[in-house]
Amino acid sequence: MKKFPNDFIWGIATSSYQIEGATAIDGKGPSIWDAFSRIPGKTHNGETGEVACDHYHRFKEDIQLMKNIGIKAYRFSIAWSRIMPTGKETINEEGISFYNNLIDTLIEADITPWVTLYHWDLPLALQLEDDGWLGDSMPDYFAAYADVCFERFGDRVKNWITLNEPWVVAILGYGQGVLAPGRISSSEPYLAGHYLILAHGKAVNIYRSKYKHQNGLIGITNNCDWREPLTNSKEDKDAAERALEFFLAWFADPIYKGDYPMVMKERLGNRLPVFSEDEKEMITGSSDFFGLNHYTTMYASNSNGIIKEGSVYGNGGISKDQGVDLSLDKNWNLTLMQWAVVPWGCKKLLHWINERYNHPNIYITENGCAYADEIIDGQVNDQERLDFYQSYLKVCNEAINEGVKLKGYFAWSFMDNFEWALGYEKRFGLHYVDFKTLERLPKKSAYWYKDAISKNSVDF
Ligand code: GBH
Repeated sequence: MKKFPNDFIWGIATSSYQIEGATAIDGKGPSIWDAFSRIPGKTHNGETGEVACDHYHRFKEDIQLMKNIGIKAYRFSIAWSRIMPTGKETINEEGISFYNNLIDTLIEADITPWVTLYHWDLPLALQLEDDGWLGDSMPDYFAAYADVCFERFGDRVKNWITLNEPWVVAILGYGQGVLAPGRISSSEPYLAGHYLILAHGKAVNIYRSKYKHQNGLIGITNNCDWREPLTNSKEDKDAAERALEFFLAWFADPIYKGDYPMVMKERLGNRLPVFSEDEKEMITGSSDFFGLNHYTTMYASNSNGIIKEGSVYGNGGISKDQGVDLSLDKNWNLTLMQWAVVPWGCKKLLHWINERYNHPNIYITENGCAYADEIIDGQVNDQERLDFYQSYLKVCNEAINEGVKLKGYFAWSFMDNFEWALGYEKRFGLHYVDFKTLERLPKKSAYWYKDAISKNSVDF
């Protein structure tokens, strides 16, 4: 039986807009997701996060469920517009109270809060008045909001994540337009990405200078799927490497090495903004740990602009910038998202990060899968999800034994929730949510996770 290190952190994750509901009460201002999800055609069946899991009113029950399965750490995000309804200046004390109660209840339950400051629900006013992540004052607004959070919650919160998945914000929000704010462009993603990196850097700067005495850790969570060369040819190997650089190194290189990868500069020309020397200094080394969200793997091959039959263009126009074709192996099992289940891709990615970024402490801050779960005879027998977690955690364990400093793992997600543009149909939870009654029910995978946590192993 392969054990995990004694201090391995077993966690579970959610995000504010996906679970809280209560979008317009107790002083909360609207976010870009409130607006986007109401535009006809933008989400599955026109669904919104207006009620979601109603976690805002049921957080005590949810924390009890977490306690029941022995969770050690809970990663959630703060809705910026609950704290600052227009994104700046005015503070909403009722919003502060909600998160104070949540944090206190977690600590009473012996669950460590891991707090993400931004998981995509930008205050709408910042979008309308300041052009969202395309506006050059965004880094300052974000840092000012982060400052309020550190000041109010930092006595109890010791693990901070500035941004969740800037790649998704930039590419899916400003490139493909499938997520809020729904813009479609071939240059805006790189500008948005630039301000996201600077926003992260400024927030970290404030935390480290003003809140040193709080003695916490702060980092960023990036997402990356593995890219495996389709063939052994040099062209395909280079293509896979290029794809990873455009995916993960886009954000991680500036933060660990001070600048964008050369290949992005070469291929994007003046669509890629330039960091000043002061900015480089500010962002270099601005993450205490490497937060990674990982879901799947695809083959990458060199593209000459010809669309091959069977290619998957899941990441939109950016394939063109990269000169990469993506495809799936027909033998791979797919989840309900059509994402391939390829645990070895996760292990290769962990090693890639370990080598490129000089052996950082890594936390997998999300990993999980959607399946068409159903309650039958009062139970949800989600064997596929259980197998998914077991297989991914197994390779995590191997990677640790091979020297990767993987310190913790957060399952996505604690419960079924609002899967953004895909609405409520795609269930990622370890707990089933009946969206009519809002009742929660632990799935078989939740009981399995409980066992894994208590045995500190997945090999049983
Ligand atoms: C996460 O993002 C989010 O943080 C979370 O809110 C969400 O609920 C969860 O995933 C489940 O979706 O585009 O062709 O490269 C996931 C980021 C980016 C992972 C796209 C899978 C798909 C293949 N995803 N990627 S491709």
